[in-house]
Amino acid sequence: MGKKAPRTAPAPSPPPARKFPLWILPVVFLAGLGFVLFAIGLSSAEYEVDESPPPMVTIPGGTFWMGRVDGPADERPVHEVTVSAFEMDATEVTVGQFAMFVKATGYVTISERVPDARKYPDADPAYLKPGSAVFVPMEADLGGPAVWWRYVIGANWRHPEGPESSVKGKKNYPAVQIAWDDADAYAKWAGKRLPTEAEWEWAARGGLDRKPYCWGDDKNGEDGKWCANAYQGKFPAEDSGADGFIGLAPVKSFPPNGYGLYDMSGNAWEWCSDWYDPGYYAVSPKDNPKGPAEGAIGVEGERQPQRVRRGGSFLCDDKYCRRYVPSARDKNPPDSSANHTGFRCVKDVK
Ligand SMILES: [Ca+2]
Repeated sequence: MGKKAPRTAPAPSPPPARKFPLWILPVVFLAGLGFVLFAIGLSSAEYEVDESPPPMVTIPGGTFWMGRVDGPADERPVHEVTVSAFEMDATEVTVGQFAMFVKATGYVTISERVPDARKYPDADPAYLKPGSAVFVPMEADLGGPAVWWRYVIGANWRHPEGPESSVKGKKNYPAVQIAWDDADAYAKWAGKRLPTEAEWEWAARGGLDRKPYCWGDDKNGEDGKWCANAYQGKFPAEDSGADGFIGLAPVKSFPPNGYGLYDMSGNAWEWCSDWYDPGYYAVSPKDNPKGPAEGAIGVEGERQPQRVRRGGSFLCDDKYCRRYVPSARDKNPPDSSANHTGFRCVKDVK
């Protein structure tokens, strides 16, 4: 006998044909499209756009003593300077306001671009990727190099402390990780310009004459309250936040100075239009000085000429960086950025 043929399952009868309503196809398509657009919307909602530019206040013209008698060498000699009236942003440019600039122009900031290897011949190729300087708290010798700064790939104005950080919900915080070139581009788009160093210091003093602070003589203000967002605790290991803020604060968190300007002391460094030269005060003209024609080379080992920045930041500590005072000068190359540096703009009075 031959092998018994294996049993085979009976063929299933075909299911009854369904009538598929054709009208469902466009509905499914539109639902899918909606989902895709929603997903795109979610990914771009990493920041909020503020269509209102910073309010501006009029700074009167006048003559003042620029610099500080007992300050570092680059703040001397104290010299008389006359500044014409101008208008100034009352606050640092915020995340939301900078986002409006990016939305309108498609501008890509320096820290979002691949670094030019020719500018950094000694750099590890692994770090020649878009990124920026980020402060990292640590125990460190204040007399040594500033090892608390790290180049973090993926850090930029949308991710100030690195790719895992965000500015979501922070549209009223100062925009940081802004290079001078970025600030200058924003200013031109806004029909404004960056302040000269002299304008900045005149404005920061708020009508007070030769006072150590933007608000007068006493560090914490006459009523004992903190008047600026700086650093308390043990720098650079632990910020106690005694002034109410560890890290950046929303703009207008502290009282304005005599001209109605907020955060001219602390919070975020602010770029000025001037090139930096530590000896400029000895040769500065009296009327509306605009800084040297070019930046000094080799200052503190920096190969590039540098632009002035002013005002100090949330990282200013009395024992290390007491530069949240109106006379204090600082500088950085124009293509550099960090998570404590932003800007505000000015424009001429019509
Ligand atoms: Ca603080």
